[in-house]
Amino acid sequence: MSMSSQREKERFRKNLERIEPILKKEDAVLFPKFKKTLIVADLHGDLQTLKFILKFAEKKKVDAMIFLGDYIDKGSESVAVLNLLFELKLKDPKSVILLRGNHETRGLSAWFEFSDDLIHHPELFDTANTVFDRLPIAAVLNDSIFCVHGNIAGISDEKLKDISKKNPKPYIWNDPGPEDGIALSGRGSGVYRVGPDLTQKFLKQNNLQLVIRGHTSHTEGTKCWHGSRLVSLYSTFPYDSPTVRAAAAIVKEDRIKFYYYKKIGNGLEWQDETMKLRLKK
Ligand SMILES: [Mn+2]
Repeated sequence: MSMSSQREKERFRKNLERIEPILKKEDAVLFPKFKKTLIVADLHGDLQTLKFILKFAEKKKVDAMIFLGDYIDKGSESVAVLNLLFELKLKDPKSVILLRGNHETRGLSAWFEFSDDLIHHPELFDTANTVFDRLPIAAVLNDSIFCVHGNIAGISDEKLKDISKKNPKPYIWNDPGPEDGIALSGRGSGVYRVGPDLTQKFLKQNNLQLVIRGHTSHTEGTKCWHGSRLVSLYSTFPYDSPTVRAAAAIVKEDRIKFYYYKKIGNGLEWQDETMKLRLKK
């Protein structure tokens, strides 16, 4: 277990204080319109990958970034990852969107690396969780892409305006599933896999084209579900299999391109292969 330095923690204290009022003002669902947007899924304390992606974002001249949550735990640098993300957002609050993941909750964050790191700073841990409560739940990019950590809720007549910061559970915990309807996910009580029929229905009802979500680690960086109406994205490396590839996406007009990278020695390396999707009008 690696601990953040005293200096890093002091920086964290200041960032939490400054970011709280900004997040508080944000709605549960944001409706940003950007020209060229980077989308990043789970980072889990992986500062190296975050820096690697940010360098790429600069090279690609993106004008906005959406992060899909799960910034903490698993990796050893949760505090440093949050510091970097908060400082990015403080610099440009409108074009950096930080969504909430299921690890950014009091219930889960008490059990893993993030709380270990702050074990001697209970007040800092508490303030962090108050800030996590303020994080928005979803972003609808360019009126067409539903960005979220977990998935849609899979309830009947599901509308964007019903999503609230007070009841984020389905949106930060659910997964997609292969069968129509909903099924228990195995992640715990009240957590579901949502099937293709409900994805189609949700998109149609809310006049959207695609769901992009994180939450599930997998070996390929991306996985397409439900006739490519839902893409599961993972941007760090599962610790039991660091040899797999991870991915981040760039959205430009109606085109989405997924870029892949791998761990090579102590560094990271972009792969030649990409995956392209085009939004239907
Ligand atoms: Mn998650």
